[in-house]
Amino acid sequence: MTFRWYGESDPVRLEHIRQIPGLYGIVSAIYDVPVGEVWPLDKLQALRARIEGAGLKFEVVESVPTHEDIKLGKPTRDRLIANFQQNIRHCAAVGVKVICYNFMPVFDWTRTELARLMPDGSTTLAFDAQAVARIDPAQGIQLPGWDASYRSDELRSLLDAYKSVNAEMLWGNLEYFLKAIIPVAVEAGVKMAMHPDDPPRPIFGLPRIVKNRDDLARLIHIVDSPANGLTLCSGSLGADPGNKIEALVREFGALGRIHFAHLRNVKVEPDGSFYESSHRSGDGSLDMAAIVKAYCEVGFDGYVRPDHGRMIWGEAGKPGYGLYDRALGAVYLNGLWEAAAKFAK
Ligand SMILES: [Mn+2]
Repeated sequence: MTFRWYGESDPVRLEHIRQIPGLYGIVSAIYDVPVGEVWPLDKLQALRARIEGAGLKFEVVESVPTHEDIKLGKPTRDRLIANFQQNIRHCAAVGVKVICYNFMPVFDWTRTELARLMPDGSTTLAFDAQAVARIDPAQGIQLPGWDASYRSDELRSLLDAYKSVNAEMLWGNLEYFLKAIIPVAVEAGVKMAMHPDDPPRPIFGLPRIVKNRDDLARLIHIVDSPANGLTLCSGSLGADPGNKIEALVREFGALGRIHFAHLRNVKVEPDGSFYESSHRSGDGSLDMAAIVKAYCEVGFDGYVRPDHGRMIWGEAGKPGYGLYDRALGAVYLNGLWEAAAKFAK
């Protein structure tokens, strides 16, 4: 069981994370190096020392960001891929075993609300499919959580650049990238774990290619190596009711290609809208007990984290990444795990 931590600027303290029962390690990254550049080894060493000093392990990085030029297949990609390769080596040098990354154009996760008020007084991340459908990218895209990430002219030129990249071209650019990085990961002893698209559908005319079972199968066969694996995110994939998470766990878990399990629940509406519920099966659309049982039965021994949480008990902080509800999630998931393992046939 692991827990994401955003470094010293994170209002959640490592010392408090450590008090969660059954917590093994921290998932983190270097946040003050521009996307596409090399993470200095001394920064990674300092991060590891800080985490180990709090009594926790640092074996999972989330994420090493993939520069847009790599996804766009621009001529500058070779230098950026060389930097990505160097980041894999540097992570390996400080004991990292798994690197989570993604290949989503422009917007990583997308939500329309960061603090939807729930009937119990908690707040949570939500995606309103109707509101997204009403957004005209030509008129500008204002999304909570992304407002400050791009200048408007920057965003416009990026969206323009993607107009000539369809899904098959994005696959081609992914193939080029994987063929360059997976051999480096193999040599370094690191497993790459692609995070699926969130939500798992094209948005604003941008292609998305890691959305469902067939995409995951295609991805892992581009380079047929155990180092070319998955972060199976139940909440991201689960936002499409066509994705049967248990079946994905069984298929890709049996192949040994799931290296990182993101476990969270999501309440999905018929129109494609959703909100992030508590982890409990009864509160969302996913059967978390069945999913954990599937992991148990395929002998999964990789890293897990309670992906996001609501904001509860008056906690202020980064939406989705408070201490309290994620801690409840970790404990709930560990309970499901203990029961699944103990009563396995
Ligand atoms: Mn996730």
